[in-house]
Amino acid sequence: MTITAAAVARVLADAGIERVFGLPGGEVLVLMDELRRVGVDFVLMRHEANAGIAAAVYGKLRGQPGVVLTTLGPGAANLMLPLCSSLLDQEPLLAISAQIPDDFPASHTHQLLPLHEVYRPVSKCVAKITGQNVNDVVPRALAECMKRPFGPAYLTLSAREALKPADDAPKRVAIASNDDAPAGRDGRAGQKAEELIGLLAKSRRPLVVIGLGIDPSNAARIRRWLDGWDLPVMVTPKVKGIVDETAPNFVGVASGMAADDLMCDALKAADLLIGFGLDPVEIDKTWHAELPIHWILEAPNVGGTVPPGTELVDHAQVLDRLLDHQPPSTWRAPFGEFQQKRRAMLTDRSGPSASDAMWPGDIVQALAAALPPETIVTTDVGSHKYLFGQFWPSRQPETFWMSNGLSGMAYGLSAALGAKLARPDVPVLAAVGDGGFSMNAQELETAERVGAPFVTVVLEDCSYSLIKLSQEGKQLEPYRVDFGPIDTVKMAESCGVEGLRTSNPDELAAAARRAAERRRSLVIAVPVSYADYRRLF
Ligand SMILES: Cc1ncc(C[n+]2csc(CCOP(=O)(O)OP(=O)(O)O)c2C)c(N)n1
Repeated sequence: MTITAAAVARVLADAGIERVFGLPGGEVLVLMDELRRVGVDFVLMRHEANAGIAAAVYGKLRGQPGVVLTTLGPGAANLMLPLCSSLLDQEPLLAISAQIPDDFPASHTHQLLPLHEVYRPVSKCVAKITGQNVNDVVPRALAECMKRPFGPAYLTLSAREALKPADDAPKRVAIASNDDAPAGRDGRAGQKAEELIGLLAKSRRPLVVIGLGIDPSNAARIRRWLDGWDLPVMVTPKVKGIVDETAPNFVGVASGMAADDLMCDALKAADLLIGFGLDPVEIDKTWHAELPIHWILEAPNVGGTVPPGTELVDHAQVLDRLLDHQPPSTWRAPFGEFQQKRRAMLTDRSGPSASDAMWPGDIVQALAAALPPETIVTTDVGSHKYLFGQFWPSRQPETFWMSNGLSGMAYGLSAALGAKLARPDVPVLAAVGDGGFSMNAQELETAERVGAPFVTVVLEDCSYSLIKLSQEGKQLEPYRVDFGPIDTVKMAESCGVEGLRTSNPDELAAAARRAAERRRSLVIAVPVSYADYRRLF
């Protein structure tokens, strides 16, 4: 006889899941033990939200759903952030939590929450695992996560049900993303390519904007097309690295990062905007609805939306068709002035800065020079995200991770942990604010314990600086956006991680390089002045 918990574990193991992230309660111990028996490691974390974020990034980098396991009640309630993040940031996540058994007395309300009702609006699939349905429900939930747009599924398993016999023998499941070409897509790719060639032939200032809906496997193709035709390109933050941002045709990062006014002006100056996998979920303004965009989508955007009149096409096929042709025109750096202004913003340090603070531009430049191009960078949410989002020179696909659909703080450090477990051979850098760092710094201990060393740079200004700048912008009185210092170095050391503080770019670069080479965790505190961000936004 196979118990239901064992059947869940077997389905996950057969689907290639090697790690489940989480924080247990008594009600999930049997499932945890069954996972252990089938060789699925449990990554024990210190908050369920962090576990969910780490799992989702780990999963996306491995091309499968991340899996997070929590207890019922409070543990399950802590899943709201990662489920919402998975939904809006297209990071596949299967969350499983315990629940009060159905046959408990009706008067038993301790830790009882309407979990399915709460999570249904933010999940692609919600179900209760039972002995009868386990071999259907779990594979289906895994598959749902990987249907584009990627997202979350939520399952519950009560401790009683976990011990009941499972009906069928577990089946093998293959998790694949659902880009099986719908009928007619082949022909549409040819038409779409012809249409684009016609539009580009007439355009004097075309701009390709690549978004979250592109599959990283198309990076080489899209680079060949853009570079070969010398087409100007922008990306949204979550696909940074799909093109080489040090290439001459790279115009900048669209959607709410530093230099956004400049980027919006560039978008308006284009006479042809090609939205290649562009997903408005990343855009905090409304230009995606106001400017005429020629959409090239192969899957619906977040929320299942497709712009009116847009037919889905296969990106690889469209690109292959385009690559069969010569460019229909030539464009001589039509966004040159924007590119130059963008570069100047990073290096222009005129104006006041606190004496012990490092110019934010120097932080990015020092780290980019010190770390190899394959380095995975994660950011938290705040002014530092805008800085790194715009100016970190991403060079390779899937090397930049931020929460930009949900834009939820406490993402950066957990994402770094998940990324390092998924890609143990590449250096990982987490760039976080001191506000965000204090939300989940304790996971540094987790990272040490599970063998996932990464470098964390904490930009210290004792404020929620992005919100402080917003308060200033609204001409409000300064009010409750500053906080007192917490010693970042001591915090790191108390988690068993080396820490240092520096205001010197060379020292920052040398320390980050050394830690990456030695595969050691390191936390570097860098004082910044919130006022310096004014010149970048
Ligand atoms: C969970 C969550 N709470 C609140 C916010 C609103 N918010 C956005 S940025 C920010 C400030 C972040 O401060 P810090 O981590 O110090 O970064 P900084 O802006 O100083 O770079 C806040 C509070 C959010 N995005 N997510």
